Amino acid sequence: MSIPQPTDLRERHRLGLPIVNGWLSMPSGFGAELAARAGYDSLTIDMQHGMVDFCDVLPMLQGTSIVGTPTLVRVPSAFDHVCVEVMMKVLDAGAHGVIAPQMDSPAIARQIVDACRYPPLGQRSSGATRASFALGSTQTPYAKSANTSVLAFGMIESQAALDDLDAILDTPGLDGIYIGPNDLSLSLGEPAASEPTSQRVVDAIERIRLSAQSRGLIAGIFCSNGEACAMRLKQGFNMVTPAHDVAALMQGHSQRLNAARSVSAPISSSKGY
Ligand code: 3PY
Ligand code: MG
Repeated sequence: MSIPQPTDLRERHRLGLPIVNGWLSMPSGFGAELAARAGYDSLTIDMQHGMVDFCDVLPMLQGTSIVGTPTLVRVPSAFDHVCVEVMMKVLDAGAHGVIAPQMDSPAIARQIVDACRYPPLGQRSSGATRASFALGSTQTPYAKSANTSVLAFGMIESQAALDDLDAILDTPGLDGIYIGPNDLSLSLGEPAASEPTSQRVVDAIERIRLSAQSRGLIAGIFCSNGEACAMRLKQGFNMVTPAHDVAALMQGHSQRLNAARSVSAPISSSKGY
C-alpha cells in the first residue's frame, strides 16, 4: 500500500522527499491536465522557451488545478531585466510560484522575491484575481497565506551568477534555485548540454547544489530524461525535471512509428495485383 505523500512543495522539501517536476512547453490546458494526471509532484509552465503566452498560462493552470498538482511558471525574463509584471500576473492567475531565468546578481534575486511577496516582505500588488479562490480557503484567505506559500526560484546558469553566488543565495525570501545546465555550459565556454561532462561545469553544478542546500534552499536542476533525474536525485538534488513535454511527445511518436515500420516486407494486395 502506498503511503500518501504531501503535495505542498515546502513540506516535501522539509521531509526530504524528492520533487519530480514536469516541464510544460506546449500551450495546452488539456496537455497540462494530462501531465498532471501522469503524477508529477509539480509542474512548471515555461514562458521563456516554451510556446506559451499569458493567455495560455491561465487554461494550463486550470488544467493542473483539476488534479491538484502544484504548478510554477518560468517567466520569460533575461539578463538584467526581470519580468516583475509577468511574475505578479501569473501568481494572480494561480501559479504556486515562479522560476526566473538568469538570476545573475543579488539585485535580480531581490527583484524576484519582491515580486512574490506582499508588503512588508516585498512589493507584490494586491489583486489575486484567480489565486484568491483557486489557492485560498475560507479558513485561510489567499492574501494571508501567499507570503508563506508562494515559491520564489531563480535560475543559476551563468559565470556571472557563479561569481556572486554567495550574495545571491543569501537573498532573504528566496526558496530555491534551479540550475540550467545548457546556459551554464555555454556561459563557461562549453557546448550547451543538459548532462554536461566538462569537469568545469560538473564542478560548478556541485558547488551550486552544496551552496544552496547549506542555506536550506531547494536545489533543482533541469535534466534530459528520467534516468538522468534519478542520477541527480542520487547526487543529492531536491528537485529534478525529466526534460519537457515536447521531448516526451516526440519520443512517443517516434516509438510508435518505429514499431509500425518494423516490418519491412512489402504489403501483398488481397486482389493479387
Ligand atoms: C538551461 O539548461 O539553460 C535551461 O534553462 C533549462 O530549461
Ligand atoms: Mg537556461
